This record gives sequence, structure tokens and C-alpha cells, in this order.
Amino acid sequence: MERTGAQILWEVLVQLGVDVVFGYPGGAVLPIYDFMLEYPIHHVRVRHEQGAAHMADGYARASGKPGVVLATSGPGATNLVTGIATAMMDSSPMVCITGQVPSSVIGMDAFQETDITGVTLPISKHNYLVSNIEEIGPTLKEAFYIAASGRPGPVLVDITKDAQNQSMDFVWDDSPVRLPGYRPDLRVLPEELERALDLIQSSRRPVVLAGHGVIMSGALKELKHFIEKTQIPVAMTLLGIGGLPASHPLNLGMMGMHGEAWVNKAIQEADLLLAFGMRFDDRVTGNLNTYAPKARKIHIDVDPSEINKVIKADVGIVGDLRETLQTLLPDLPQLEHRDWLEYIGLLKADSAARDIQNIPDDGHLYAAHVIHDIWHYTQGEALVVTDVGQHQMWTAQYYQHEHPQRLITSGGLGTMGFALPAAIGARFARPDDEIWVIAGDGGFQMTQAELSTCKQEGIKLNIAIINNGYLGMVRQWQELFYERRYAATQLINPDFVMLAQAHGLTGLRAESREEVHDVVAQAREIPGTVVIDFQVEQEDSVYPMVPTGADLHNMIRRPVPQHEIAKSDVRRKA
Ligand SMILES: Cc1cc2nc3c(=O)[nH]c(=O)nc-3n(C[C@H](O)[C@H](O)[C@H](O)COP(=O)(O)OP(=O)(O)OC[C@H]3O[C@@H](n4cnc5c(N)ncnc54)[C@H](O)[C@@H]3O)c2cc1C
Ligand SMILES: Cc1ncc(C[n+]2csc(CCOP(=O)(O)OP(=O)(O)O)c2C)c(N)n1
Ligand SMILES: [Mg+2]
Repeated sequence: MERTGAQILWEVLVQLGVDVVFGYPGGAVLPIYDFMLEYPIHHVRVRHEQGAAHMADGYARASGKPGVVLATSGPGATNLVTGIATAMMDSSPMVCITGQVPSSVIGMDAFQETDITGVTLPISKHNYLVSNIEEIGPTLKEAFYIAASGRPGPVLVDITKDAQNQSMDFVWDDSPVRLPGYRPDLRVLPEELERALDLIQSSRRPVVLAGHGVIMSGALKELKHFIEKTQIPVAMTLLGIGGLPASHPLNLGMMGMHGEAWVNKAIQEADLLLAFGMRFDDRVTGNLNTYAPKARKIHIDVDPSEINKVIKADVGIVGDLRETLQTLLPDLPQLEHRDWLEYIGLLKADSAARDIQNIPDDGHLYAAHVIHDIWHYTQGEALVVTDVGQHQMWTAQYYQHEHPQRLITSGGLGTMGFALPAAIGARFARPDDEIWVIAGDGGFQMTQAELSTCKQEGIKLNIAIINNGYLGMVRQWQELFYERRYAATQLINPDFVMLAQAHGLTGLRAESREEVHDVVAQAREIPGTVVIDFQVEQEDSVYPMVPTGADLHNMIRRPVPQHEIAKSDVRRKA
């Protein structure tokens, strides 16, 4: 049947199972928008294209399916850049469709012309410029396949306006995508598995480093089975959180810059590290010259370029983590590491008194109180989306997750402004889940315009603004490393309660710990989006901390106030 390029685009999206698109119109995509209402796909009109990109990313992280963005050429397309880079760093699948000026004027500095394939080349998994109607269908199919297969990532498809307007006979082709040279399905070599098994059996102090790849490959059951059979303790990366229930006795907690002290110490003393779907980010390793000096390394990753990129692997296995663990499991013997686990338990006891913020209610409201209490009242079952900064680290430390895809956070790029739009995207993936945004007062203001999108879409989110009056994480660095010269980090904020009200939403405020329970309870009851302004202690710091480039075991520890020494870990008691 005769179709325009714009119609073909929508038909292909329907065939690929797309149910929601996040976008913003403009001249170069008007032919596509003109047919939008004829197709059964919900379109969320955002307030800024960066918001659309983070929404698609949040949707992808909450569902495992690629999120879809639609934007116009020039400024529409360049507004996507931060969102695309964010998704690229954290391997999140996304397809961004942009309109481009007509092919006859490309290269002539036409109105709103930007070479967006050139701009996004280094920050996308792949991109295309489509200037011919015949390429629209096959290119979109390829784009979705590339975004979601192997190591997932963002793909951009730039379509010229003339290609959108051309017509041709269109029949949906459901044959599988074949791309010579793109091999996301590499098979594991048996001799590598043999070597891995030898190292596992001879190790006395092994640690599994569980990353985002555990969640992306769906290797939850396999990981649990693997560690229970081998009795190997597990350290989580920030993006791996939820890959193993926090309450599992072999789950040590988060590693790295703001990880638990005992976790980093265990890594430094280990004789074997098993890196499962993680990429040894510098926030995880600290000084590479002194990182896990006694440990052999087994690295399993679907992306061959990750093996030996940062850490030299004794055994490098390229393959999907779930499939690799499934192959390994039958040959694994039952193992015990009693002494090692006991030793880590001793390290833990010291850290619990020192590092966990267990401050009695002294009239001050600490961010850790708020996050701990939200965890407590939601019984750890909420989907939590954070922004970037101190509150993000406290969320990783104090909101314990039992399930995967329930902590959504920008790790690699650390993009302030991510939380609110990503949570809106997650809402479309998880219509029935309780969703909490935990954002800093600084980052929230970067994309706060998307409160209007919440109102327009009738979305329910609970938004906790951890309002410390500072760009807290930067202030902390200034306190520790720049002799407290607080240049450009103090914030004069809007009244967040009135801001919510101006958007037709509910605003609440809490200034003391007693008020936390009430505002959380109210927020959970009120049907629409609720913004809570938590006015917390201003000059509080995240501990422990490995300063950039320092040895992983040389953490700055929380000073131990006398009244805290006797207290035990609130999280585990609650
Ligand atoms: C303020 C701030 C502080 C931070 N502090 C910390 C910290 O203390 N600790 C910490 O851990 N992080 C911290 N981070 C996050 C850090 O920067 C990285 O984003 C994070 O460590 C990356 O985790 P990852 O390697 O598991 O995930 P990713 O970066 O997403 O990497 C996932 C890996 O899994 C692989 N993979 C994907 N799919 C599969 C599959 N199917 N099979 C096998 N492999 C697969 C990918 O190829 C990739 O190599 C911080 C970030 C910020 C913003
Ligand atoms: C877009 C962007 N700009 C700058 C930074 C650098 N940065 C990292 S954390 C941070 C402070 C965040 O402040 P806030 O949102 O108030 O959170 P807090 O640390 O106070 O919890 C800044 C400026 C960043 N990560 N992202
Ligand atoms: Mg702040």
C-alpha cells in the first residue's frame, strides 16, 4: 500500500512494539507529527528535548526495552546530546529519531541545520542519516536491533524532511536483521571456561564484582546460584545494585569511592576478583597501580573492548553473562570460604560503628534520615530514581534494594537533571509501581520544567528534594580539598512548595525528623505528583570517601563521635 516516509516510520514503530514516544515538534519533523494521531502510540510532549532523552532512558532502564525519542533538527537535536551521552555511558538502549533539513539543502547552513550524526558520532552506539524513503523501514529495524542487542546503547536516526514526504509501496518485512561485521552473539571458548574454573577452585579469598551487566543480561538467578554454590561474597557497583537482593548474606554492599569500607578492604585483600558485567570505572578502582594487588582477575563482559581496557584480566571471557554463567554452573563444585567470610565480618563490625550515619534525633534533619525513612516506610519496594550528588550516594547507601531495575541513576556521566525526566519515563514502563524521585536542590532545578509534563500526563510521582542549600557534592570536595572555599556552590532556591503548586501539583515541606513520616504518608496517599521539600543539614558529607586517584583502601572515614560508637547499624536493625 502507498505510504509516505512519515507513515512508514509510525508503522514500523507499531510493528516493533513501541507503545510510547517522548518528543517535541518542530519544522523538520512536522510530516512525522502530522500522522502521529493515526497510530496507537502514546506521545509524551516534553518541555525540553533533554527531558525526552532522559525519559526514554528511564523507560529503558525500568523495562529493558529501548526508549524512543522524537525531535526536530538543529536545536531540537542538539538538546538531546546530554541525554544520549548519559545513555551511552550507562549502556542504556534508546532510539532517537530526529528530523533533518531537506537533502537538497544539506551543507548549505539551512535554517536549523546541524550535522547531528557528526555531533553524536562519539556518544552514540551507532547513527544514521536517512535521505531516501526506501531506507526508513530497514534503518529503523536495524536501529532497534543495535540499540538492544549485545552491549545496549543509544542509536540516532536522522531523517531528512524530503524522505519523510516521499511516497512508496510499503510492506512490513519481519525477517531478522543481518549485519555483517556486527557480532553481538559471540560464543564463549571452552578453554577460557576451564581456566576460570581452575582459578575459582584454587582461590581462598575470592570476591565477585557484580555490575550493571548482571541486570542487563537478566542473570539474577544465575548469579545467586553461582555464589551460593561457591560461597563467594559479592560487591556491587552503583549500577549493579539490585542484581542480588541487599538482604542476601553474601551481598557485601557497594564498592568504590563511596562504597562501604569493608567492601573496598575485601577487594584489596582478595586473591581472586570475578568481574561480572562491570567495567572497572575509576570511581570503582581508585588508584590502578595499587588496585587489588594480590588478586587474579576473571572478567566476563559482552563487549570485547572492555576486556583488558582498564584492568589486565588473567581470564577474559567475551559473552553474555547469563549464558556464560549457565555454561559454568554445572561444572562448579560446592565450595566453602568460612575463614574469608568470617574475616570480612570482622571488617564490617568496625565500619558499622564508624561509617553508617546513626545520628540520634537532635533536632537536625539529615539527608540520610530522610532516605532511610523513605526506605523504611516504602518497605524497600519502591522504584527509586536519583539525581546526581550527595543524595545519590546516600540513596545507594540507605535505600536497600531487593529487586533489579528499581534503582535508576546516572552513573557514568553523572548527569544532574536526570532524575525527574527519567522517573517520568520509568512511570510509562511501570504504570503500577510506587516511584520516588530523590533529587538534590541543584540538579532538580536543571529539568524542573518537566513538572508540567507530570501535570499534563496526569502522572503520579513522589519527589523528595534533598534541600541542603548547596551543590552539596562539590561543596564537600571544596571542604575536604580546597580549604572550605565555597566558590559558586551555595544556592538561593525557589520555594519548592510554591513551585509545585504553580504547576497544579501538591507541595509539602519537612524540616525535622518527626515530620518525615507525615509528609511521606501524605505523599503516598495524594493521587497526583507530590513534591516534598526536605530541608536538611547543609554542611553534611558522604562517608567513606576514596579521594580521586587515591588507593582504594585509603578511605576518608567518618569521624567517630562518642555517642555513635555504641550504636549499631540502623539499616539492619530497622
Ligand atoms: C557522584 C558519583 C559517585 C559515584 N560513586 C560510585 C561508587 O562509589 N561506586 C560505584 O560502583 N560507582 C560509583 N559511581 C558510578 C560509576 O561512575 C559507574 O557508573 C559505575 O561504577 C558503573 O557500573 P558498571 O560498570 O556496573 O555499569 P556500566 O558502566 O553500565 O557497565 C556495564 C558493563 O556490563 C557489560 N554488559 C552489558 N550487558 C552485558 C551482558 N549481557 N553480559 C555481560 N556483560 C554485559 C557492558 O559491556 C559494560 O562493560 C558514581 C557515580 C557518580 C555520579
Ligand atoms: C550537568 C552537570 N553539571 C555539573 C555537575 C557537577 N556536579 C556533580 S554533583 C554536583 C552537585 C549537585 O548538587 P545537588 O543537586 O544540590 O545535590 P547534592 O550533592 O547537594 O545532594 C555538581 C555540580 C554534574 N554532575 N552535572
Ligand atoms: Mg544540594
